[in-house]
Amino acid sequence: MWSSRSRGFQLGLLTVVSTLIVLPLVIWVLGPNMPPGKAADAARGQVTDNTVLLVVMTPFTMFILCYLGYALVAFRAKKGEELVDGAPIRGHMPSQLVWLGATTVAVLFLAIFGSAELLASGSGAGQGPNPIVKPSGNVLPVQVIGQQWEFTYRYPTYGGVETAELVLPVDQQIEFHVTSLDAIHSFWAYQLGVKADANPGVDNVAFVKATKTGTFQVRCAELCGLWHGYMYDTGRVVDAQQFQTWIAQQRQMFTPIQKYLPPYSKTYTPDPQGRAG
Ligand SMILES: [Cu+2]
Repeated sequence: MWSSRSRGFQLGLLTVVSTLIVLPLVIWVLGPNMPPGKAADAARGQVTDNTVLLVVMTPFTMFILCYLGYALVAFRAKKGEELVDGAPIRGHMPSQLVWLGATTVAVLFLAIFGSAELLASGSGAGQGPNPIVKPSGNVLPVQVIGQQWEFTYRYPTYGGVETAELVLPVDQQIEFHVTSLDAIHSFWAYQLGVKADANPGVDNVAFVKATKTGTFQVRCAELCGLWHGYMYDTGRVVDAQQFQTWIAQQRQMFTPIQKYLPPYSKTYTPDPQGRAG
């Protein structure tokens, strides 16, 4: 019969060994394949954050799995043996201290790490009208307007042209200005790692730099009414030259209707009569 002390030692050893085996797989195999991928700087940051969360979780998960496996094997009653309870763990100071210590360290580390990450990049989320962190250098502002049930986009540096498609130049720092004309929506550009609330009367700023050309999915991530589920489209990241060609075409195409649009503004107040809404 094992003493509870040697059982604790065996369980600890199992946890440490299995953690050492699983940890490299988490860091080098599972981690790099975590969502949302590596198509933008914000997305890459989220892959790193997700990997760190997994790494912190790993020893705890391994402990729970080892405990389950150990209990199934070690505490199984033999045939004909009387079923008796083991020694109670309640009041067992060493295991209480280890558990309290380990979970406290994990939670404090995550709180500090999370705050540092937010301060460093905003992590692709909308930071409100006055972002705490602004990227340096030249930014391209792009406005995202949510309304039931589609997103449209305005480019203030290109005459405030409004488009139905979101096209971004690659390797260019983008400054999204996300707002809404009616209900609350949320602009979620999955592969870019951007998810920013679109609220009426609010200019919500989110930064991102797409680092790969290709397409990305845009979805509304806030239940906004009957056709919320259909509020999606596909954006494109293109090279600088293609972007210039595209935006010139858009400006030409939209010239005849441009006069019906309100001038570019950080937020819009829809006309109750519906004229400017
Ligand atoms: Cu919506």
